[in-house]
Amino acid sequence: MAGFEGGAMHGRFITFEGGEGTGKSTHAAMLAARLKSFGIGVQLTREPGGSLGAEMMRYILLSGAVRPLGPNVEALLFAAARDDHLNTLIRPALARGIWVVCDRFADSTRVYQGAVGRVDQRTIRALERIVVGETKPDLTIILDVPAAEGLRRAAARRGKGAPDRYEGEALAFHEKLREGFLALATNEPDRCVLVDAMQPKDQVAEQIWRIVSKRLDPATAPIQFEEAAR
Ligand code: Z5A
Repeated sequence: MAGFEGGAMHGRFITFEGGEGTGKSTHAAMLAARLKSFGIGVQLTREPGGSLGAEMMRYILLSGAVRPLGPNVEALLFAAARDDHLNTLIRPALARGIWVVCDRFADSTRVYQGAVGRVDQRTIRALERIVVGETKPDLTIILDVPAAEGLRRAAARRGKGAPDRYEGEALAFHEKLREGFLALATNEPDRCVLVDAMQPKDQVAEQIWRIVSKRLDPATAPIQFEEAAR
């Protein structure tokens, strides 16, 4: 993806990935706030969802209504939601020079539907090629905690609310997810950085900031006062 050096303005695309309760939402929001404090225009978003159409699909997916139709159909619906999200929010923002910080993206399909759900890798790759195309993340932060700790944190945050379609899965499912994300970090070191999220929140946030500073050099980003004020 083009940066600022080529003349054409293009924002950076950062995604957060990892299992349940690893701190993705917390750290995506903390990073977005820190970038904004430097005057950088930032769009904080999430998947599934982030756009009107995709949020409708999120509701259906997380309700568990699609589960009986099998992982292929779930993968297609996640891809459909991503297509709407990319076309209506992510690509327009990047084209305006806005940095996009996204809580989950295509790696979640690779791991949840692919590695764990056993959707054929050719299907996963084809969907990614069609939907994501060239809009690949510049940087993916993978947050890692033992599956049991992630589930504990997610349950504590949820309180008395009912678990969603994935939170209700057994510990073994979440352990496989963790393995899937660890494998991703090993296989794509140029894009993915693994962060030990067992450290206290502030330390995790500092480590993420160091990674972003080193890899994407926010100091060179054009200041967008209007966007940063949002
Ligand atoms: N899914 C899929 O299958 N395929 C796809 O392509 C996509 C998604 C895109 C979306 O659920 C589900 O969709 C997801 C995968 C599937 N599976 N599930 N479940 P979601 O968006 O509702 O939930 P989530 O993405 O799994 O995130 P989460 O459970 O909300 O957790 P989180 O964002 O990683 O964590 P958090 O909310 O930031 O933190 C959890 C709690 O821990 C909270 O109280 C924090 O204050 C606390 N916390 C955070 N960091 C720390 C540290 N360092 N120490 C102690 N406590 C901490």
